[in-house]
Amino acid sequence: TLSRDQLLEKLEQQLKPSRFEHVKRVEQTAITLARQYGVDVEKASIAGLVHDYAKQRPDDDFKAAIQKYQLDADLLNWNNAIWHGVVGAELIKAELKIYDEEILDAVRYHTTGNRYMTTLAQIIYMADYIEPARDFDGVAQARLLTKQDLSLAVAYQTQHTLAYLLANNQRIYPKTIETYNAWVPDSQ
Ligand code: DGI
Ligand code: FE
Ligand code: FE
Ligand code: FE
Repeated sequence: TLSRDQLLEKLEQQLKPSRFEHVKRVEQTAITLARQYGVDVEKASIAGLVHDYAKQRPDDDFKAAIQKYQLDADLLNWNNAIWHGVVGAELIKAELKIYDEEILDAVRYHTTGNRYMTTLAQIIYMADYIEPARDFDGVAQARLLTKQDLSLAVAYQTQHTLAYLLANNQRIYPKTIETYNAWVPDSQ
């Protein structure tokens, strides 16, 4: 298995500098949350570092991986935003030799969330959203909620991301809706 330094070297090769800085901030944010929520700090570090490993790969790499690993063919109708997590996890397994399914699931679900998420997956989902360089309306509230109640924070992000996608005429990936229905408490 690769050391953290070896992992950083691979990531620096794959990512442009701004993305490399982002994954290091996500790692640090995830480590802090792991300590707070009693999650394995090393897993949080690795998952934070690798979550966007595939972000800069050409579309053809994802299409090839969808075939090779026999992933859901509907994925072919989507794009990098969706692929870099769920398909990226397979590239991480093959190329970085990370086999821990909890880490891989945290990567798979970091963009869309999932009906079921371990505490580690919730941490990576939130760390990506609130890392120190993130700046958007609602980020202060997201940071506060993440400290106070992780599952309410997951609901908050999911609701705001869905609203943002709808307002911008973007297609909604089915898993994003699944996450919304599972995590956003209905007020009836
Ligand atoms: O990779 P990052 O930029 O750090 O962040 P991310 O992986 O959380 O999000 C990547 C993009 O994915 C972001 O611009 C929002 C977009 N996204 C999330 N859910 C959906 C989506 N895009 C579409 N079209 N549909 C979705 O359901
Ligand atoms: Fe991402
Ligand atoms: Fe995110
Ligand atoms: Fe990210």
